Amino acid sequence: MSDNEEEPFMEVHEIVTQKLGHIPVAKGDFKKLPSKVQKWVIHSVNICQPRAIYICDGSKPEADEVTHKLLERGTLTKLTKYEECYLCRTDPSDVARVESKTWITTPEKYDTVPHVREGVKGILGQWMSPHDMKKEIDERFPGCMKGRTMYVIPFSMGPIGSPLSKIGVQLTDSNYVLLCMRIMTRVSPRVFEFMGDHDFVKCLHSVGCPRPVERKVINHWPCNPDNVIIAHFPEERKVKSYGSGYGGNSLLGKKCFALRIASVIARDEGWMAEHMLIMSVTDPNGKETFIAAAFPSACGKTNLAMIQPTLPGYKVQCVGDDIAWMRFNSKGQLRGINPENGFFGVAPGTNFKTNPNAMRSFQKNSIFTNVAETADGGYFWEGLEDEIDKNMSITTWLNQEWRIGKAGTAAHPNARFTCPASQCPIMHPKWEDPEGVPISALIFGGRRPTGVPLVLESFSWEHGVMIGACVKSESTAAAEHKGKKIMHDPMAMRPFMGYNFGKYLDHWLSLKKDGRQMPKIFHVNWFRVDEHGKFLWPGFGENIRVLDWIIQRCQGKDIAVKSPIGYLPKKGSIKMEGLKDPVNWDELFSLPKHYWLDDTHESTRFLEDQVGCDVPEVIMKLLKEQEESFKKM
Ligand code: GTP
Ligand code: SPV
Ligand code: MN
Repeated sequence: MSDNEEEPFMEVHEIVTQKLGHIPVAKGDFKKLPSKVQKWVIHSVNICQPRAIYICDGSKPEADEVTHKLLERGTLTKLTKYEECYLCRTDPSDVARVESKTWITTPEKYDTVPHVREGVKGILGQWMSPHDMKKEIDERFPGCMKGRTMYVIPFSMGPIGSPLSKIGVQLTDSNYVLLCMRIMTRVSPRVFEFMGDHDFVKCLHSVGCPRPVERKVINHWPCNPDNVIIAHFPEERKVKSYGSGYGGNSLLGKKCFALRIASVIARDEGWMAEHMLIMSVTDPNGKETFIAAAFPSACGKTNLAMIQPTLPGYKVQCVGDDIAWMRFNSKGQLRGINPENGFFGVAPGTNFKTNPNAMRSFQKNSIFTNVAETADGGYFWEGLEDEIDKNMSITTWLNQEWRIGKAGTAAHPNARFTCPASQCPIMHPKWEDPEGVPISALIFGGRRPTGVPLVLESFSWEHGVMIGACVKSESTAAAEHKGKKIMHDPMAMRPFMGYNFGKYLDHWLSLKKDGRQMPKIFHVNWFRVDEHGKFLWPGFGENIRVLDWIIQRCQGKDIAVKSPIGYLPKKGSIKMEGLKDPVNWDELFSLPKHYWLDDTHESTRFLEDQVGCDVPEVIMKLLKEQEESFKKM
């Protein structure tokens, strides 16, 4: 089927029973939508001018029908080696989040971005005025769905009906997006039963390729890379995304709603929406501890959330791998939920050694985007070399013939698997508990090749917030940044902040109240290297050794020593027995004085430049104290 041909819905259904103005409803009962949803759909239809609307119910038959269409068109290829698994190759110019085209619009600029020093380009969020944004939107959305179907997707972030959950409706002209939303969120008209007087988050998405298409469609993946815009209107609880079908750009429940919009709701309602995994660790005594951890994109959340511990007697269970919504309950306990329903995980590097639980999660009902394909109908990416026949012929994500050992790579570095969380063999029995799970520790981390020790504990809640504010990491393929430069990524939220970062730090500080059990805050670094560039720490399943130290600290064990940057493990207090290669403790935990003096200066400067008068005083005071203690060393 050519990309200019209209989809054959009407032949399939022949149930043009309802009319929306002159727009047929291909599926679903428009009248059953709550009236505020109807109103918004009509408004959006008038602007986007789709040829039909399709009201989704999230059911299996619906997914089967859409999958069938995408197979016919050639957007999806069946991976016959598994059960109901599909490969999607995107247009090679639509492969990651586009941070440079992601905006937040509020009437008042400083609600969105901090007071940046004159002449400095702010990196903590991009603001556009309502007036300028209107122009951008008006240039793109009118007529943008011509010749395409508009899918109406009702979804819940969090278990349907939980007091911690929120409802959204996404309108999109991409059926690939519909299939992924169905895995990543809870798509069901049942959400409307719980909507009542509450607001819903309005998510409008278009690939920006009305028919007849002007731009040549590559790989049957319509998109409009030159005109991408991802616009957020936090006050109106609204997202408008145009031009990209990929990941966080198009699955609007994820970064747009569950982080950028939700962080604003969380500020207003006194809770937290964070780029964090949630996991539990049960020690050999049977004591269970829940941990939430924030690492920047492609820095190890999925891997940590599902680790297979190498220490005997420990059990890990997964609650979520990317986003945590957390709030203190009336007893002063921090409770967290995973608002998502699936994993959209980095494929390269994932194998049965590094992450067997992820591997077991995507053997069925999964979508693989921009991975390579083996001749026997399987997936392939960098990291799977030891798990397939070395002579297997492979077709790369760019559709080229390839073999292991040949130059270049088979999968895109940001290739991803999309699979239902329920398929992960170590999901926690309470992962959908409407009350959430009790969080005892928060961890920050990043890719830090030099200077930063394997683990440290903050002195206090405030000091932990300071550590979070100074998170840095090597850039990865999750967004458009090129090369491996070390970038600031405070709280692992730089690309996902919904409001002024200084106010966000204030919000974190304000959460500490009498009667609340504040979680302990830690920082970890799996990525420190020696002078030859080799990782000093084996990582993955061995990270349980660090988690063990962390939970012992949560239990009050005296196994830490004070350093200028926080409490470090007493020498020997991390279990090292059974490690394949010996670990150089002194190198893993050294704090080179000059490195840290420079780093502390640089972080101070960063906050002064980027957050200016919005930085809470206590954060600057703690940085000053850190500098002084290094000077005394
Ligand atoms: P997003 O989904 O983008 O938010 O990423 P994430 O934080 O979930 O990252 P993920 O767990 O998918 O890890 C990304 C990459 O980091 C993979 O290529 C992993 O192989 C690598 N990685 C994860 N954990 C470790 C570790 O402990 N040590 C080392 N050396 N690499 C790791
Ligand atoms: C990330 O980049 O942190 C992701 C992938 O989790 S995306 O959904 O594309 O944002
Ligand atoms: Mn993420």
